Amino acid sequence: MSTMEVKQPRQVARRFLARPQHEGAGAVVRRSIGRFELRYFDPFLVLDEFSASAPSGFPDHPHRGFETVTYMLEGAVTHEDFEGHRGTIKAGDVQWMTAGRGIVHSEMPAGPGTSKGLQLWVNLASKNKMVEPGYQEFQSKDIASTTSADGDVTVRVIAGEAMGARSPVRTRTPTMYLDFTVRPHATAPVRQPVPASWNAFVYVLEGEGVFGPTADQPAGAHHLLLLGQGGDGVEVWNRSDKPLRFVLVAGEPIGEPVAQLGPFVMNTEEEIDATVNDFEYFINGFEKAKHWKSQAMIALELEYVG
Ligand code: FJE
Ligand code: FE
Repeated sequence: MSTMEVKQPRQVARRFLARPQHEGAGAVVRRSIGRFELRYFDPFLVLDEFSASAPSGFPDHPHRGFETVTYMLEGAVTHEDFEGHRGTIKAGDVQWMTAGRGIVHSEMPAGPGTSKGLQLWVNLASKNKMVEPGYQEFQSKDIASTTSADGDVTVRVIAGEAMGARSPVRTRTPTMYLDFTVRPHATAPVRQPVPASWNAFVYVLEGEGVFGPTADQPAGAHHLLLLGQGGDGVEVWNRSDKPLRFVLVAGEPIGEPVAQLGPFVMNTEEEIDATVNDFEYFINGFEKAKHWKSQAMIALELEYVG
């Protein structure tokens, strides 16, 4: 258990149900952050709970100015980028990708069945937007996990630290990302410290939980709960008769202006115009996009031609 105590839990400030929408090529996402009503929750740009099966997915597309964090829940996703980086992440694995000055890649479901997961876009401060792109990839077995002494709570630590377990991920924007599973009828709440100045949210994956100190309505799957300021942590109850699984994510706000055009996120419109130009003319980080196409895209085209 953490030695830090939670004396004043945060309240739930806003609550959203993420409904399915189409994205990419035939894929479905439940977008909670990044939708019209919630453009940005500093430093978080997008939270998608995605679901796709072959041949649908997210074929060749660019990114600049932020990081994508893909956390697999079921099935697998194969990614390929224009530098020749290629790999498959499976249930429980994490890919923390720094797009920085530029990545062009494809992300496609692999194998039979449906692939599901969460993709979070974490903004970068202006000083980090044009860093070299890079990856941190961890298999499920290498992700720190710990269970409370009474067996009620298990946490997998994607980023940051919880219940004495620590993630090896280096986050350029200070971020906490925890995957909690809580037993039915748990006798005590989960109490997790979160730095007071950070923005924090919960996204429910399965079951039902009460998040906050009051007798709130329980929140179920696909709900995003934004936690208010003015507390030193989060308190969660599972009083239901099913397991509760949710992620708790928090980050230090960057506090800079955001100019966004789809997968390009900069600080000003001028920087966005420059980025569109860089991508169109294959310069300033997009050189390798000129002669590159993913294997997934080539296979799709062959299928189309018949
Ligand atoms: C993207 C449309 C997209 N959510 N969740 C436009 F679909 C995407 C995109 C994704 C994505 C990929 C995975 Cl593996 C999971 C996702 C959106 O690739 F980046 C833009 N700009
Ligand atoms: Fe992508």
